[in-house]
Amino acid sequence: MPKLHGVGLSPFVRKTRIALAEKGIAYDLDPVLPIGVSEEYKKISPLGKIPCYTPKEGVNIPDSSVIIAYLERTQSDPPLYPSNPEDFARALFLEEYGDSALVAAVGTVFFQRMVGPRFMNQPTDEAVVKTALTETLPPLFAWLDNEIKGKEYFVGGQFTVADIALTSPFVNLMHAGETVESVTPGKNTNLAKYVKTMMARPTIAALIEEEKAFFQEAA
Ligand SMILES: N[C@@H](CCC(=O)N[C@@H](CS)C(=O)NCC(=O)O)C(=O)O
Repeated sequence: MPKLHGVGLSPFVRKTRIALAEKGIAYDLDPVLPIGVSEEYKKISPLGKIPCYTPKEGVNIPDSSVIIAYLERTQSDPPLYPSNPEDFARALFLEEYGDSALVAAVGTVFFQRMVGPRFMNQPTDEAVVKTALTETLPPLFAWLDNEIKGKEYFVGGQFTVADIALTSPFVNLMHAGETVESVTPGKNTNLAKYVKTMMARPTIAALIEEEKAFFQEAA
């Protein structure tokens, strides 16, 4: 059985899990925490980050973007990348937008509200949260709102890696008690609707339920 190393609350692990679920690939989740990883784990994930995917004995693939690209090569159905070259490039950029700027901003709020207080005995730094919510996130949302206007999916009329990478951080935002509406009331309504639709997608909704149960147990 393939193994995915990492914990589900990581936006990058969730990204990978959504792709695995969409492709119907069964796997075991090996709960590696991203803090103080062992030297043993660094042998399979040299940067010490989660996720890392072990599809078979002796093959270890770190990095969510690399893993999803690998999955596409080993199981092309359903495709998670557009075939048109320009759409393909667009999907990769949107994946990067999610993985870099969006994860950084949302991750700040998630860490301050959820990880620090619950798991590291650190109080929430409200000033840091405020800056993320009022300064960093609104322009990121505004750009996405314009891009998704009038569309069901971000690229090429199909569900792609772009939708996976852009939806995953919004799940962390939800765990931290915020939504597109709460951060930018009355604005970015296209994005708000899109995020709701994506979160109701069966592969994503199932993971959200699992994560909510985890927080309830940890409370
Ligand atoms: N580019 C990587 C980023 C993975 C990443 O940053 N994961 C975080 C957890 S959300 C991590 O492992 N951080 C630990 C560290 O940076 O030492 C990917 O897409 O998988």
